[in-house]
Amino acid sequence: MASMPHALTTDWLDETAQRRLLETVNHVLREAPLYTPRMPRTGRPMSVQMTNCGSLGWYTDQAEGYRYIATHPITQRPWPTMPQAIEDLWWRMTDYPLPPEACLINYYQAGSRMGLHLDADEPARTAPVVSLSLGDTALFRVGGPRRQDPTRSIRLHSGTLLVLEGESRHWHHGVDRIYPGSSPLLPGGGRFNLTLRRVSPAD
Ligand code: MD3
Ligand code: FE
Repeated sequence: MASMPHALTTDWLDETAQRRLLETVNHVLREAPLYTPRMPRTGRPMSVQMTNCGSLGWYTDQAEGYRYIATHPITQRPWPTMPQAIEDLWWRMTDYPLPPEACLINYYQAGSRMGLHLDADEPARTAPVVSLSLGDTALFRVGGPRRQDPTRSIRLHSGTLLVLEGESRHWHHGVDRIYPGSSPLLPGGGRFNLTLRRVSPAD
């Protein structure tokens, strides 16, 4: 897909492709089970469960806060290699010359949410971020560079691919809610979001 500077752009995967990616996610989960991350300082559990694949994974705990680490916090093994089918989403959606290093897998159940935040833990500040939604629809909110900027809401349906590049990479965003039962894709319901990121800068 051609690069659109400063823009948030979307594409969509058909049901066959969604099912294939879901199988890939389930394979990763068998090697790297979901865990409940905890907020810095307060230790409050997040309502979203997480795991990662790729050479680096995003993680947070009470003691050390937000960061990228190379091993699963429970198994202590390296994160599973990023499956080619996941890396291919990056090459499909971006013109960035370097491969993604981290794929964060978020799992939302009924009642899970993610507050408005910035993604600012990546030294590769100008690399795009690619997101894939699988399963129940999410009410996603995106604002601007300042927390007080006006926001707009977007429903992210199963199969939605979102790329954030240029200015949109530094906009506040969050997930207000998911709509339980809105997709038949996940047998147990809920929503996966895959977020592909470059962490290390090019130079
Ligand atoms: C907009 N995840 O993990 S993905 C996150 O649906 C996160 O699980 C949400 O925000 C989710 O950090 C949203 C889409 C996304 C990712 C990065 C962005 C939107 C973004 C960075 C800047 C602006
Ligand atoms: Fe984010």
